[in-house]
Amino acid sequence: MSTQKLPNDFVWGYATASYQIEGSPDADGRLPSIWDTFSHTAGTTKGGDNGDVATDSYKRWKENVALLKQYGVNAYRFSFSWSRIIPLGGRNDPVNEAGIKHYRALIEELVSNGITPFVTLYHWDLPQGLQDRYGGWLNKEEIVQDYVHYAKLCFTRYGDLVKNWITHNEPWCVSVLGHATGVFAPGHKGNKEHWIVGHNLILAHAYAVKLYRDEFKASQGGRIGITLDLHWQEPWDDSPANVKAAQRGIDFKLGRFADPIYKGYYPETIKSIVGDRLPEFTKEELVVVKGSSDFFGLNTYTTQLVKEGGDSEIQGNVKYTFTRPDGTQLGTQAHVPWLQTYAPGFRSLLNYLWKTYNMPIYVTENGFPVKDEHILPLEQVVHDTDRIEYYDRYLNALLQAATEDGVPVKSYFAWSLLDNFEWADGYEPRFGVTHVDYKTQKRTPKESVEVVKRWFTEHIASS
Ligand code: PNW
Repeated sequence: MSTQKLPNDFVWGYATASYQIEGSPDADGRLPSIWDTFSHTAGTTKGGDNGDVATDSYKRWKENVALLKQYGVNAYRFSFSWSRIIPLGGRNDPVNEAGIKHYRALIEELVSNGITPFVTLYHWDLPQGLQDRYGGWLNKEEIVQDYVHYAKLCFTRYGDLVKNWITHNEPWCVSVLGHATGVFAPGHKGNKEHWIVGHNLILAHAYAVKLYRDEFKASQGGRIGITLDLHWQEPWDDSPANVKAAQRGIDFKLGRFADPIYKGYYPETIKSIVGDRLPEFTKEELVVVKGSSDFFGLNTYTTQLVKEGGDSEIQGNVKYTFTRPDGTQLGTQAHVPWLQTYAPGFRSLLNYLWKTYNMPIYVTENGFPVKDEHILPLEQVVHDTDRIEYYDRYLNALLQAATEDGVPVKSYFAWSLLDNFEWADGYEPRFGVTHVDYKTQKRTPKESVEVVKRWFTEHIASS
């Protein structure tokens, strides 16, 4: 075990997202987002669950900050609900001062408790008004302008206190789950729209960053970037076909965003398969897109083993499994089918990103939903052995990447502060280090809270 430590300015804490925790959909002038509409449509979420109440955090935000304080963090990542701030969403629509005030109070409470706010501007809850008006992320001319206008308002109103901005959370999910498989809002299906949406998300991100750099950065002194998601993809065996397939899988999930943003072009593997369904950037756009992130924001949960084949173009025609050639499983199974604990993959991923993109890395999400936590009695839930194992292994992998491999990892946000609304899976999977009783809204810390706190106390150098 490495005895080296993370630098004393290492950022750590917990992450959440507006629609997953806030509830109070109609409070103080908020109008619906596409997730309100989607989750209220029959057949879209497990058990018909929706975010109407969630963890009631629009009202209980002070209690959340008190928990963060108790948990010893130095940072908290959360997102704004766009339709609280501009209820209809657009650049000519009214601004809602009550919504602005809510986040101002939260930010001030965090700062006065010594907790650095990391704000995500867009964590999937597009104002329904923009979806209805012009098709949301499908309409390049409109959405880029409206998003930049919204971002500007946020920089103006909060930038004196917020120094860490994330433009988008996981654009892959918005593109593919929202517009290709249709399991997330707005629920569209097909093989074309998601390339357009992904392209427009990149442009909206890039123009918001340009605005921040041109008009705010000098006076406010913050940083701004995007958070992308990837399960590390390891070839199933060392056959050349599977090794090639793993890279193609990475390109289709991560490279489709990271390569334009950090290098200035789409991966060749994508161009050759997708052809003219892949939009092109104009010369002027490319100047804005290339280099448009101050850091590499990373959400990652697991590793997948990759085999050549299959006919899923969205995945780059590769197949995924957790079963090794010798028949064993990669790691401990989580409640959701897509997640097994495999920390060496996390270390490999951090190294890959550093080598490929040469940017400081902010881990903005990482976490584990324990199997059957939703039906276990509370005294068993708080004893969250599998989550403890997960954090212990992933944090040590991060430490090894940072100290032994020299990867500049700057932050670690565990997902999540609270059990919450897990999108199409409803309230069944529980990712929180805090148990939430959804009948009473009572919060109970699980044992992982202390394990994570102790780990950071022991592994961050003192100043
Ligand atoms: C992320 N998948 O989403 C999101 O940023 C969070 O809002 C979410 O709660 C968290 O991870 C846990 O799921 C994902 O299907 C959604 O592979 C789906 C997948 C991965 C991440």
